[in-house]
Amino acid sequence: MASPVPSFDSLDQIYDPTALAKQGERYNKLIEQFENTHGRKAEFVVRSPGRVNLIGEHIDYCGFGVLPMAIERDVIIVGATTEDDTKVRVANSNSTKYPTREFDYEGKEKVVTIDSSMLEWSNYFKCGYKGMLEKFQLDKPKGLFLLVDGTVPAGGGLSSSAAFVCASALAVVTANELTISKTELTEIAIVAERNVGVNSGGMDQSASVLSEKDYALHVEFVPKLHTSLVPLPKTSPKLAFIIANTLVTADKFVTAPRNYNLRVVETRMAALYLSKVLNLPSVDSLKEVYDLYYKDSTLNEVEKFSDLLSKAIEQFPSDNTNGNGYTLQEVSDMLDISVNELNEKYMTRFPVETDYFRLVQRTKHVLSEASRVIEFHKACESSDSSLKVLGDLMNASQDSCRDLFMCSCPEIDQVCEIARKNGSFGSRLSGAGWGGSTVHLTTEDNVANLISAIKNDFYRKVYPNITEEELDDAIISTKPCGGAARFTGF
Ligand code: NG1
Repeated sequence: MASPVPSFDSLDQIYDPTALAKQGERYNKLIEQFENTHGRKAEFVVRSPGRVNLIGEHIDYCGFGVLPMAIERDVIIVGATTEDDTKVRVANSNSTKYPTREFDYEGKEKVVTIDSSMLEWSNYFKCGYKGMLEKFQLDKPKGLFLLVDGTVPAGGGLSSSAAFVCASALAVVTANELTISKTELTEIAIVAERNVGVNSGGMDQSASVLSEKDYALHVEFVPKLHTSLVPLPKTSPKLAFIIANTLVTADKFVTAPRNYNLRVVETRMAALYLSKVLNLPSVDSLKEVYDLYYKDSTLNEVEKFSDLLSKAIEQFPSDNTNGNGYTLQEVSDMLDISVNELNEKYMTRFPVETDYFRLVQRTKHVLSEASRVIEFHKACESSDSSLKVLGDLMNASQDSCRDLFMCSCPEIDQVCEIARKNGSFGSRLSGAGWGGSTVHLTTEDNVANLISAIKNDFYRKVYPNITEEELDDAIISTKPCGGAARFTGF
């Protein structure tokens, strides 16, 4: 039996002891704010966390496993229901930035319309709402009064969007007294979040729902969603992770045609090309290429990745752009698919903007990164693993993200460099990149030193007007936290 979404009646089942006082205050304040906003008693509270990805960037949508962990930063939704109507009134604790919205259920056929051409905060709620109502095919969902509070910085690479979508889906299930397993909730949230117009993978929603306190999570997607809890190595001194947000807002939605969605297209084109030249059935993801090509192989996983990488490099033709990538016409010739068909197949639902498609660089990144995830997982489970082994893998991942996948940015590079000079064993971007957060592996006894070095050498120089409060919010030390849950202790 798949495990159900848990309910906790005490905050210490969710948060680290050091955070309890602050969280207690936050929950109490929210319940009060809910009652003031909606003029009724709160009936339920749900939460779903953000995540930091330790390793495995931009490979979830290629079908390869990734290794994130949930963090304490989360989205909480306080709610109450009514049988009088089917309206949804969704307020935010930060009503200046996120004004209250109302919408109504449009009936079984439609459920609710999401205008993905607009950057609108309530769209993320609608994704969760739509996903759940479509799954359960309700005739008359309950009317909802909701208050949302998020501590995951938006556009910070810590999956604020997935935390919000997962919490929203869980709020709708809870309000309508439905039963759902953690895996179902994850799968629905993955599909639902695509309604906002980003062709996202499934890492964030998996980490947000399926994580357990004190463990990182190895998430695999093929042949079906599967997660394993990864214990973090017991080193002496103890290891610690620091997350530093570069404060460069990376809005995936706005830049998707040039960044995120383009990368998805490039990796798919590369997969189709490799399946063709390696005489495999035509497939759409590099993971399928890998699985088909090594169906009967006795090589271990890391050997397979290295073998496929060298085969792939041999197979790609040289481009006419000095290594900048292929033009659409070149891709069309390589795949033997007309430019019109390519547009139709890859660039209609999620449009892209580019002159060149960098299939070689993207393939190199994806295959080497997927291999690093396997090595990182093994190192976490080995009794003699060292911080250096884990750190080297994280550093190699950052180099590959910067040079081959081109999803870093100068601020990320700078923070990583400062961190490595100040006792970080491994430093890398986390999440989609192009801004957002970085993650650093260090020891518990070096946390204060590392945080202070990044504050002085990065934040105070790049953002001279930054306040102490903003600084404390931008850089945090974090521990692996549990996934989505209901909170009943109020
Ligand atoms: P962010 O932007 O950090 O939430 C995105 C995707 C992930 C994954 C990473 C890159 C969404 C919701 N998330 O993460 O699935 O592809 O980029 O590894 O689009």
